[in-house]
Amino acid sequence: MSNRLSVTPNDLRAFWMPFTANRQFKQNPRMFVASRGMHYTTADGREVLDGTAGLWCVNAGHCRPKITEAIQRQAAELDYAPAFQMGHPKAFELANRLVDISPDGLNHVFFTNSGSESVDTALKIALAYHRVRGEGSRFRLIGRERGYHGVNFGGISVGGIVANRKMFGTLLTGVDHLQHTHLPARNRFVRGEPEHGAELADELERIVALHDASTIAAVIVEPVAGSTGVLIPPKGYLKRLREICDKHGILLIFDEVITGYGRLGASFAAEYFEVTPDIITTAKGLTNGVIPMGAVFVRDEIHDAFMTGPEHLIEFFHGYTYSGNPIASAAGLATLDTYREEGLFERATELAPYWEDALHSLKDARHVIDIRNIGLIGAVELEPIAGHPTKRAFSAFVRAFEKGILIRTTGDIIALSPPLIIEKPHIDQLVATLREVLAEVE
Ligand code: PXG
Repeated sequence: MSNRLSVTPNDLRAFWMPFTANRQFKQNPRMFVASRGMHYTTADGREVLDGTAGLWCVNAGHCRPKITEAIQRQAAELDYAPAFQMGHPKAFELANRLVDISPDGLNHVFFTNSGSESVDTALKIALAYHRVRGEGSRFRLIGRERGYHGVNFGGISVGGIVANRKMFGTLLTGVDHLQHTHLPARNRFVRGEPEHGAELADELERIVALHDASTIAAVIVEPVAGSTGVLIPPKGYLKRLREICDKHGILLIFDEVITGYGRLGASFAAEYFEVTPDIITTAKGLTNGVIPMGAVFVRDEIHDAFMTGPEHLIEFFHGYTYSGNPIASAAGLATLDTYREEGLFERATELAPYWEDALHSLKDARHVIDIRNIGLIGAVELEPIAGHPTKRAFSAFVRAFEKGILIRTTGDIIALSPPLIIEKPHIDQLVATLREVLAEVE
């Protein structure tokens, strides 16, 4: 006990915060104590408009009664059931409801607890799938520069965000990366999908030629790259990736942790872009961010390839204590009900043009060098302060919070992804406040 910190109730030292400038935060903490609908309430009683749906997850808005009540009811009725060799009805019901909204052919769901776990699960399914069908030589995984696939070892290996990789040793072996799709010289201030860059998918042919298709298991990409600062796929790029994967027997994985559940106005980006992958990874909006849960959607042929051998044997040696947890399942069901009953995906589609116009009105705002948007996602890229990358955007983030809006920044890019219940006056407020913030920051 002698080395314990002396702790007062509000001592901030013990909690090592994730992806946070801990020392900066603890000198001047930004605390939320309540939330409702489009708003957070801060510890000092201010209302802050949520421009980011928490971290891209609270798609139905905050503290929705149906979801809250479902969680309360479930916690009192069946709190936990073993996830291995036992079941409970709500996990099956949720899987069925998810398959109802998933692209054709992706009719099986593996539950996880986060996006990172969904990604590592998908990579393992891809490797094991080739192995169970006698093509174990397909061990390579192909990601993309600037990709974000969570923070577990599989995800950072295929990911392409340097800061998330460089401290952690050799990562997975047998990984290669496609080039990212950001072409600022050719695509700037583009509304929606950029015209230029579909040919970047052809780089997969180069990688296949180098390693031989017989060694490649899967390609994983975010349909819209989120964390790196919103990179929207050039027109035709995803279709081309699909064609090249098909040609060479390579599985295509879409990481839809942020694009899933209505962010683009469709259930999934696969539907929006009309390109069907073999595996889809999701989390976040699945439970409206309220309870940790992820879901990996798998094509029938992949699932079925595992269903061989003696029936008493486990087919896939993978899973989590909390896969399909009852309370998470109840939250997922209530979330899907809320999306459907309120038509929130359609609402995102209807609002997207207004969102686009509002964002692009910032073209002449101070420091702005690019604006990108799709569905209810937006990015405003700032000119970095020479010699101090990320400083300007971080100042903008802090100033925006002080002025009553929550934004996200990554590098010198401001990313926006509001709850799908956002109203036009909220969009106006976000944009007007951002303009003021940009005028004020160094
Ligand atoms: N894949 C993608 C595409 C993601 O965006 C993950 C996997 C990992 O999910 P978990 O649940 O393990 O965090 C993500 C997460 C941001 C931001 O502001 C993005 C994420 C998480 C936190 C912040 O860009 N994406």
